Amino acid sequence: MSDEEDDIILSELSDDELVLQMHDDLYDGMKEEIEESVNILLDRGWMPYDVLTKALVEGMRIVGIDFRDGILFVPEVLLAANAMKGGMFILKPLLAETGAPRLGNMLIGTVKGDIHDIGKNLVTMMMEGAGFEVKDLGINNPVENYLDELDSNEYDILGMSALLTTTMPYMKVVIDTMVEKGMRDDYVVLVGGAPLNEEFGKAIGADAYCRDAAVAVETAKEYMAKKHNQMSA
Ligand code: B1M
Repeated sequence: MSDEEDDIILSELSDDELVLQMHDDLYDGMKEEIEESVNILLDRGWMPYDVLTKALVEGMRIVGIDFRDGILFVPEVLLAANAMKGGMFILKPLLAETGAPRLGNMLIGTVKGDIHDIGKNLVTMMMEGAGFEVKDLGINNPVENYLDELDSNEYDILGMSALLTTTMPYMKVVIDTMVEKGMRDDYVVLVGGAPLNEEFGKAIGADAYCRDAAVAVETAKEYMAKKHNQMSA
């Protein structure tokens, strides 16, 4: 850390300066500073969702660009991810604190071969905040993990995440296996992750592709409303 950085007193920065500083701190993997800044913004009356999207997600987007361009490497990005998780940990209970009635049950996991979990964790947080009960299977899930859990508990929605072009086709393996076992139509299948798009979602037989966590919540709500309408018809 440079002397200049040592001198920065986060609480003395304006909101805009602090958000920019958070992008830098995330980039540098400075977890404690990120946690302190998240708390400062919350104390200043920021909505948890704004802290999440404007400071943390935007910071990680910048990290992603330099990772792609070979400026940052895996160890640095791991530190950035760790700092991001520190911030998300503070926001999680606040995003989940809506007191909303239970809207439905979701199972979510990152697919086999893929260890990216920040986006999935964000979807989980936002879904819980919106009133869904979510079971998170974590990362690197073979098809059996999804099916065993779907068999052993009641779920309305299956969510899958993939961040790599090499792992996204595995979502089709899961959906095809569900079709083979005659259980595909029992669930709404939502997929997401940076390399996916709507066309891909359709091609693999998912119900919907969700661009981000907010879209995942809205889409899940729409499907649950349809389901309740069908049941009461
Ligand atoms: Co990885 N990585 N990474 N990485 N990594 C990407 C994905 C990459 C695009 C970077 C790049 O080159 N620009 C690139 C993939 C290229 C490709 O496939 N075409 C890449 C690569 C190549 C790799 C490795 C192969 C690098 C290597 O080892 N040489 C390796 C693979 C490991 C593996 O999985 N087997 C690897 C490793 C890692 C780290 C471990 C260092 C770390 C992950 C840490 C962690 O997750 N705990 C990491 C990170 C952090 C990234 C980037 C920089 C950031 C991902 C992230 O967290 N974004 C990423 C670059 C990028 O995506 N721009 C990159 C923030 C997050 C909030 O967004 O995950 O998109 P995202 O989630 C969004 C939406 O996509 C959506 O909602 C979320 C919230 O709004 N969403 C869903 C996601 N899942 C959903 C599920 C749903 C609904 C919506 O279900 C219903």
